[in-house]
Amino acid sequence: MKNLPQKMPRYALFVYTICLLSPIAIVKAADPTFLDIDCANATTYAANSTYQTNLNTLLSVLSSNSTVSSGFYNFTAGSSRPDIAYGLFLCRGDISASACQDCVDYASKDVVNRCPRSKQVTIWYEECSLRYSNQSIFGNSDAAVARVLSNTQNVTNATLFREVLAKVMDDIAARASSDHLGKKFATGDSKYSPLQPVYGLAQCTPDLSDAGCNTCLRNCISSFDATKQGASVLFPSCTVRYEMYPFYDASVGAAPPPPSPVPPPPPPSTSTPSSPGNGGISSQVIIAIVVPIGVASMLFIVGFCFLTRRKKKTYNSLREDTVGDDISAVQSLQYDLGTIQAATNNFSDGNKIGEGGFGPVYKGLLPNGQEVAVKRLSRTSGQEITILPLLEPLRTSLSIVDCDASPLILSQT
Ligand SMILES: *[C@@H]1O[C@H](CO)[C@@H](O)[C@H](O)[C@H]1NC(C)=O
Ligand SMILES: *[C@@H]1O[C@H](CO)[C@@H](O)[C@H](O)[C@H]1NC(C)=O
Ligand SMILES: *[C@@H]1O[C@H](CO)[C@@H](O)[C@H](O)[C@H]1NC(C)=O
Ligand SMILES: *[C@@H]1O[C@H](CO)[C@@H](O)[C@H](O)[C@H]1NC(C)=O
Ligand SMILES: *[C@@H]1O[C@H](CO)[C@@H](O)[C@H](O)[C@H]1NC(C)=O
Ligand SMILES: *[C@@H]1O[C@H](CO)[C@@H](O)[C@H](O)[C@H]1NC(C)=O
Ligand SMILES: CC(=O)N[C@H]1CO[C@H](CO)[C@@H](O)[C@@H]1O
Repeated sequence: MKNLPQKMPRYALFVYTICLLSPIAIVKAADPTFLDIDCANATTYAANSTYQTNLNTLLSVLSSNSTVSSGFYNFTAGSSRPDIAYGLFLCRGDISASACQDCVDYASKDVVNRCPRSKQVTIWYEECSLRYSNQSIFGNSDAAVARVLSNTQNVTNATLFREVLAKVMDDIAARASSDHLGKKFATGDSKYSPLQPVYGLAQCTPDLSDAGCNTCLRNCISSFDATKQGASVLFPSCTVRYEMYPFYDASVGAAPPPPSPVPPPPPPSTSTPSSPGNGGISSQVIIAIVVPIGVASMLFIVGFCFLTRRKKKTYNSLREDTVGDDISAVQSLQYDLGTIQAATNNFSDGNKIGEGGFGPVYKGLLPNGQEVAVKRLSRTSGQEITILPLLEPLRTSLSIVDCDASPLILSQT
């Protein structure tokens, strides 16, 4: 009776559905990946000061302008000299407008929590950076603050790696500095070994001049420890990053003329955790993949249950048509627990013929000589019993998936 565990598929589908749906909730809640923050703790403002009011205005304007296509916006809040708040945000050049908005919205709240009273702050996330100060910060490539985040894994051939990395960095620094499409952003890669490219990304805030951007990026590049498998250098006005795996959308900041063949994407192996967050796939991509699969699976499950219900209905009407009065006589037959216990030798192991999804199944012989299969639901300690005939015509019906919660009771003379 291998087709008896009929409730199993429904249970499996339920578990499958839960497993499928849960990642959506997790992915939707994903915050921007925090990298670092610079708080000028010596320059602080007082609670309820004019500077705080200006700063609140500044942050809300930045947040409400976070959908600008350039991914960059600067603003000046206040007009009287000591209390003016200057601020800007910059989103990574290859992310979507909605990801940029999410990051800037989050940053404008997160920054004052992480650095409550400072007048001068820069905060970096993988997706964006946000900066404010009581001094004008627009157009100058201030290199006083630098943060370096490194992967702990060493490269195998540092001499060779340094050459390859320099080539990648020279290329992207030159292209980012002279990018006049509203962004100062470039990405590129070069082969470290035949199967292992090195991927680089460089970006300046677009308020810098070409020369200012180039200076800023050169400062970044000279701060790299070029013996590690990945690193980021964060300046207030520019950032540079390299990894041994593709961590950016190559369709945005790539070099236009030489169409290099698609690099074999090496897996960001478990032994090489990337230093600045886990890079890789953005939450938009995950949602774009997971949501359609989830919806398709839901439709499949609903359709499956619908079809099997219909199948069961068909079976029921068929049964009434063909077997007629015999069935209605048997349907009214009530088996008390004593009868079933007698029929199955008190659920003896010798009568056990299998294990269903919800409990064991026993072979039984009713007083009228009818052989039946008795399914005992384990959760109700034997009180809830399903009786199934062992006659050939009905055996096929036992494979029907029961989408109802009610136990299926079948019998036949
Ligand atoms: C500035 O303050 C923040 C939070 O109060 C603290 O985490 C950080 O270490 C301080 N930085 C310096 C340089 O003192
Ligand atoms: C910024 O604030 C600091 C500390 O409050 C102050 O010394 C400095 O003069 C201010 N800068 C400007 C341009 O107001
Ligand atoms: C700032 O203003 C709020 C309400 O406007 C008030 O509750 C709070 O006590 C003030 N804080 C200071 C330090 O004045
Ligand atoms: C934005 O920055 C530019 C300099 O790059 C400056 O001229 C302009 O006034 C700034 N805009 C605001 C609203 O502060
Ligand atoms: C990387 O190399 C340095 C010296 O070159 C060594 O001190 C360090 O332990 C190495 N790190 C790893 C993870 O192998
Ligand atoms: C490292 O790379 C250089 C340049 O390709 C090569 O000359 C050298 O033999 C390599 N070293 C090792 C240990 O593989
Ligand atoms: C360019 C742009 O979208 N500017 C908007 C920035 O936010 C302020 C305040 O919300 C708006 O008034 C601007 O139009």
